[in-house]
Amino acid sequence: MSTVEDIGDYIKDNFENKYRTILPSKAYTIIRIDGRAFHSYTKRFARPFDDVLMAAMDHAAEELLKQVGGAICAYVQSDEISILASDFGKEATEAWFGGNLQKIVSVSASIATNAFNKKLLGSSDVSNFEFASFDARVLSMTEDSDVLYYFRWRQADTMRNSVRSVANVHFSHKSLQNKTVKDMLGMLQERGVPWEKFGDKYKFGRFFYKDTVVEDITYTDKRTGEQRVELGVERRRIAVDARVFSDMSDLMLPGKPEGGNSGSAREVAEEMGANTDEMEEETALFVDMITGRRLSPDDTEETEIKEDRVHRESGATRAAKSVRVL
Ligand SMILES: Nc1nc2c(ncn2[C@@H]2O[C@H](COP(=O)(O)OP(=O)(O)OP(=O)(O)O)[C@@H](O)[C@H]2O)c(=O)[nH]1
Ligand SMILES: [Mg+2]
Repeated sequence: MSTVEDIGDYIKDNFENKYRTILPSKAYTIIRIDGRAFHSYTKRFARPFDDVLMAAMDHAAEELLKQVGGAICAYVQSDEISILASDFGKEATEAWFGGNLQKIVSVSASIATNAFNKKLLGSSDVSNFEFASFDARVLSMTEDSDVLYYFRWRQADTMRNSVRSVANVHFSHKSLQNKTVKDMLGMLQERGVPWEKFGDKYKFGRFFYKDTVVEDITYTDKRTGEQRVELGVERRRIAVDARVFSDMSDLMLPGKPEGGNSGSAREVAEEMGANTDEMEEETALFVDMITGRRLSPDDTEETEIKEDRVHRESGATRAAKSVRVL
């Protein structure tokens, strides 16, 4: 090792690149960001749900959706954000940071941390402010069905946690011991605080996605001072709504990547002897309880999202509850 370059090569080869992992290409990447020790961090926030905290989480999700290469959508619940990205389809043709795992987790956690703290700092009493931090992990998948399983899993968790959080506010720890989610729903109903009455974002989580709208823009011509209208201007925006992940179209997947045909989560789970129907039943049970009926892909009755209504139509024709300019 005669030169500094030699030492650099030695360090890189033996240490720095030793844990350099590159994710598979032509695949979906899901990045899940999670608040660090939020059990204690959230002690000063409103229970069961804090709108200021949720707004800061939402801001972090929007920022991730804008900055993560190939990002398609983001799902937010409790202290976690799941970002779905791909290196194929219309959002990207190459992987973010070339699929370098360490870059992806560290940069996405810091994007979320910055955005969350900035938003919270702007909306809370500074003397009472505490910085939050986030971890990040990455999953790589090639099957659309696995992506759907992932989001259904997180949504079932959202609903379970949501019921438990409300129950924890209204009942003692002791009286909730050995109670199932179904028991808690009954207890809340009897207590006069039916969980079903909470807004969708508290029950189902928030779903952010990229959207293109065509609209007419009115502006003032600086030279003449005249009002002008430009017709049919395309604009990219981030839309948000609450929806139940019932089929693929709810996730706006760009289509299966070429060559992606490894065993799906269902096949793997079945091989391991798991009852995969139970997984689907659980989500369906929640949906039944909430909506009073089962969702089906051709249930196109609702075309607009309104407050306190679950998004029910499938396909790309959905309207956004609120929209922000990219
Ligand atoms: N008060 C309040 N707490 C919330 C809200 N949303 C999430 N939380 C809390 O955030 C915590 C998230 O828990 P976890 O992510 O499982 O655990 P953690 O303490 O963050 O631990 P690690 O993620 O392992 O670092 C739970 O204790 C929730 O009660 C909210 O709107 N209000
Ligand atoms: Mg956490």
